[in-house]
Amino acid sequence: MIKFLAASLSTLFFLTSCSEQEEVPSSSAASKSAPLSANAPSEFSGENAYAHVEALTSFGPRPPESDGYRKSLQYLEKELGQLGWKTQRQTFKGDTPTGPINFTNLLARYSPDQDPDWTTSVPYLLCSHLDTKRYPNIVFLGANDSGSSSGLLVELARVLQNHEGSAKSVELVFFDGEEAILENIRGRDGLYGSKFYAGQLNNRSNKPQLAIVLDIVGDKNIPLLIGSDSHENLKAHTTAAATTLGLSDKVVLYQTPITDDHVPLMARAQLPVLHLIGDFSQTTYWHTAKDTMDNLSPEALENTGKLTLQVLHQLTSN
Ligand code: 1BN
Ligand code: ZN
Repeated sequence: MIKFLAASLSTLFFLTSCSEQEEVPSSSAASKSAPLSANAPSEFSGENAYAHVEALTSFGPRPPESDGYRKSLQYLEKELGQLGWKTQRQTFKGDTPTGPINFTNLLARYSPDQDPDWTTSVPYLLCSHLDTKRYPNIVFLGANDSGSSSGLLVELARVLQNHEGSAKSVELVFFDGEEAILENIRGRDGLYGSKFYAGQLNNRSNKPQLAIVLDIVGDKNIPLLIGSDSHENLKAHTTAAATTLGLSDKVVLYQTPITDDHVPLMARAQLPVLHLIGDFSQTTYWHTAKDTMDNLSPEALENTGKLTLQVLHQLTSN
């Protein structure tokens, strides 16, 4: 009992004391979010998420402007629409090292009876990228990078619509153009969709409280990394959530920052972020033609889905 109290107090201290970063606003701040029930994580189906990833990969490679990307957008719009989520395409032309490209982000809000007010924000952003890296000489399907996180968001949408109050405090975002046109994300090349989206957030009348960015989250063997530039409170929430779900051995606090779509959300929109990314360095298939469904498991997708919902539960219930 004493041990438990000490552990709880130290977690509480860790979650509330944060000297170098501003605190993540709780749900009692500015915009009140309904608490997400403690049952929600158990409702997430890895099999459902896996089926969505299979569907996305069946459309072929998804680089910006491709047929596969267009079909993937249509698939997400249909699936999310059937679950009561309204979608909006955010299109823009971006300058890339090979010339201008038309990019399309997809945004979704739970709003079954009316059109959402896209000029205001809701508290929580759940984000994935949808594009796959363009390779002229291989068929790159990106089952894990970025099918896994995109399929997972659709299953999260299904779970959340059973918790209406919570669903209304979430915006789903599927970014285009995360991948660089040249080899690596560097300078102005890469993160096209998240840079544009973050800039547009500044035109809204209010900002979200925080963003959770998921990437490469479906591999059956590799651990999930908590990106080192994630907000300290969100890191603590995530390690606590992993402990609650018995997933501590599968979730690792990483020490090095990894450049991904959370970076523009932090830099351009000053949002606290949680970056969850599979340890791609432990795979032999990352950014190769072997990024296919056979590396993924429903269980791994379920673990990440549950973890995300448990973090949302914690954030909304204190
Ligand atoms: C994620 C998916 N990323 C690229 N495709 C970002 C990344 C940046 C991953 C550096 C590894 C290293
Ligand atoms: Zn990639």
